[in-house]
Amino acid sequence: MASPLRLLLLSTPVGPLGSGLGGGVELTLRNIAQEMVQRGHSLTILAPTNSRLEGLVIQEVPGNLQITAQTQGRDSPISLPENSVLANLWDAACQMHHSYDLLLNFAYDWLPFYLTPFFDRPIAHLVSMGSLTAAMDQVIEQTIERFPNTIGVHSRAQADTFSFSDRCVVLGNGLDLSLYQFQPQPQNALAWVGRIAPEKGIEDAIVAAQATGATLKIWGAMTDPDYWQMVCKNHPQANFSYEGFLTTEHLQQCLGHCRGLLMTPKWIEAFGNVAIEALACGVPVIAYRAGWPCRNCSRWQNRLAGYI
Ligand code: HBI
Repeated sequence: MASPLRLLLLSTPVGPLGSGLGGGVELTLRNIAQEMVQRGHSLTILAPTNSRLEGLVIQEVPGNLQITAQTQGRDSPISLPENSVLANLWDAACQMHHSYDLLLNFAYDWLPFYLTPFFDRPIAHLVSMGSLTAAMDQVIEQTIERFPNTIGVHSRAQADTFSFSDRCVVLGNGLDLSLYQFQPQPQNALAWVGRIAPEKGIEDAIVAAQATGATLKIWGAMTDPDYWQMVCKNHPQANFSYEGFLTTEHLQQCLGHCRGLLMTPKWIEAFGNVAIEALACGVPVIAYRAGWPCRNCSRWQNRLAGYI
């Protein structure tokens, strides 16, 4: 192997690693970091205060969390809260980056892309979602033009949401299979795993599961309690339960006992780590072919129910 690299990883600013608020990027960052260490590289992870990741040392950075990009409008201006953890993360990076060979950015935010030309170390950006706002599209494209091959995405479907899709590097995603055990005897329950948020379309999974008479077990970070209350209010007779947010090790034990995983995204899911996590436990995945706008939700729900 060429000489080991010194890597500086900068996390998402929407929540501490391990809280679930960062969604799939938490597992992605953990898997990449662990694999890089196993390959002999050294790394430092900069992440919001209270971040915890199994077996990895994290340098915690204080500050107020960033508003999530998927709650912004297409033409929303760039915003940072007072004492922004995003700004503090990149201020720390500015102070320490000369001791590293490469920076890896996991934040879906304008600032890291805008700052790229001011750093004299290369920055690789892992874009975790499809096109959401004009300002992000513009700054990512500007970065691609000046620094070709530094923008990684998870899937072709995600890349195709951007006008510059042909210049994105499609990386896929992976996981540590040793963390997942195959469960040969499923119980009757169906599973849904993800951030509890409108773009994840939990109501469709509830309707589809109800049509089959199976219980639906729901795991994930409660990132939008109002949305959850609305779902519960709209489906008083449905048989579903919120099982909380679990660590990967605990989640896979529960997920493995389910008959199937339902994936009902209302947006173009960049990858959907939960799909490969379910398959790693031997659990079949029933999913929308694409996300919102699904022309006729009831048609999708019936078709989803038909597969269960
Ligand atoms: N929003 N502003 C912002 N920044 C992020 O890094 C971000 C986000 N929303 C969701 C998110 N990251 C993660 O859940 C990704 O895994 C999608």
